[in-house]
Amino acid sequence: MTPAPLQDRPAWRALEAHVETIGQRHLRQLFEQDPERGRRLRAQAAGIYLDYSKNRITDETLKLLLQLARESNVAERRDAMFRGEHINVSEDRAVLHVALRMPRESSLVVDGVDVIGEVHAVLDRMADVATRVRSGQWRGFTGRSIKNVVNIGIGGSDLGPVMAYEALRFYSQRDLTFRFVSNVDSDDFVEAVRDLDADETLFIISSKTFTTVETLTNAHSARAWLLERLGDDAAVAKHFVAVSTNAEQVAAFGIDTANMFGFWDWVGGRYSMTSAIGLSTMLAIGPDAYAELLSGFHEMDEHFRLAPLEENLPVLMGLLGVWNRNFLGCTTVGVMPYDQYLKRLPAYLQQLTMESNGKHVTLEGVTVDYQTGPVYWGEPGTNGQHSFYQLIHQGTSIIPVDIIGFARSLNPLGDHHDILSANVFAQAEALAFGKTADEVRRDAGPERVIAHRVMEGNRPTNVLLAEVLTPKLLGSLIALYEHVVFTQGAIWGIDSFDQWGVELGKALASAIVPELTDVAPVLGHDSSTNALIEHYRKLNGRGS
Ligand code: G6Q
Repeated sequence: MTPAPLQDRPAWRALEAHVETIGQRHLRQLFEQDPERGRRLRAQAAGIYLDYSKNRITDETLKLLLQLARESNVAERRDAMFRGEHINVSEDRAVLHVALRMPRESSLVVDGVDVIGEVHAVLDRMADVATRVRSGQWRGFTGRSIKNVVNIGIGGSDLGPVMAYEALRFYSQRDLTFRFVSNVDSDDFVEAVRDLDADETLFIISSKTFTTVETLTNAHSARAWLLERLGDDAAVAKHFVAVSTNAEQVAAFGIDTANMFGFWDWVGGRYSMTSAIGLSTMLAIGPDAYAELLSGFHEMDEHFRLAPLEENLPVLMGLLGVWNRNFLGCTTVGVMPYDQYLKRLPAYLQQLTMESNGKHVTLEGVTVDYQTGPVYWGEPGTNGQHSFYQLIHQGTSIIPVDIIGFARSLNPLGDHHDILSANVFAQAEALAFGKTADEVRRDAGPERVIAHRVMEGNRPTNVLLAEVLTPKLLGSLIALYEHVVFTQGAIWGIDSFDQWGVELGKALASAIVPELTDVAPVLGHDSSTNALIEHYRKLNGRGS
């Protein structure tokens, strides 16, 4: 049954009334009243401990949010996803990235086909290539083994691979060099290959559609770069592989489809890091560690599918996000991994969250009358603390923060890790409890700066704590955020799996390209765009 419009749901209405009474209560009070709060408002799954006690909620808030999830059919929609229904309505597609990490012996029928066999057939072919490259068996055109892997892709065909490579660098084969080229800006490609030997370099052209201008432009430059150095078209087969759903375009580019790894239209770009788009990841960490990564995803998928809503990490985090966004009016969310290997996680999550839930109409195409996805951003801790945390602590906006920490370092060195981890706990504590004027006064310092030094606190955080960053843990962490996005999209009643805003950009730029090179086409844009194009042409000596 279709749920009532969001703002008419009883739980939504109750939350609107509830926020009037609870919304302004300070976390200091909430912790004072309930000494066990920090031990109660927590949940664990797949090796991830979530402390959500430092959110501005009470048990009543939680009860109402869970009721909202029920009234919004979150579980029904989740089950429909796992059954392979076409829940991506605007593109009329199933949404089944969860199938990519199901064990070999499982079964999932999508549009009449059991896809698990196909998924594992591709994984096996990937493993074969990965093993041959990693062992030096895969020879380039001149007989040398591969030392460099360059992934060319953009958006979902780049952010997952680059994030995973950086995150799992500790586990990577160190005599292989990995580079990632995404921007059509030639600086990106030129800098990525400038110190590489062509005869030791393997390019992975990653593009679901194989029509993306940025990727194809870079791929053509890569081919020209290779041929300039190796001088024979036959070299392409030894130095290029493709990851795509579009065999025809891959063949037209000149890549042997025997070296193509496919995936399916039910894998969205930003949900594709466990499809063949993960080939660079598998090359870096090897098939066994890659299987662990997949098992981590699967463990969280199963938790999301099976755990009761009140213990379900993605559901809880998703609901808290809705509370912060729709009832406390927060417009952005900070994600701060206290782990240098996760430095690209915020960029990855930006796409996952904002491309999925930055939507203004419901599944039925009706303009929403409530806020949807917030802005996500972040940096690794503790670097952020020495720059923008100021605004989080004392600015006029409330910015909820996800703080991600680990109990153990992969590179133990003196007391580095305890110092790092102390910051995890200290920041969450300071954001929640702040510092009152009396507390400031107790420290030495002139009275006139007391007000400047007061910290209001009452800033919400989620603290995610795990033992150590492993491939498996990374999988669980990413799946957690995927399903947080899902939960929120289900409540907002939007299509989290299309991206029409991205498609628009692709089309608009293509129309302007010829106008930049042609000296005198009639420019039919607005006066600002026309003037900018004219000035660009003038600066390039192409006339006005
Ligand atoms: C992701 C988006 C988008 C996409 C890129 C690259 O969900 O659809 O970021 O991944 O535009 O597309 P191709 O893989 O088709 O080149």
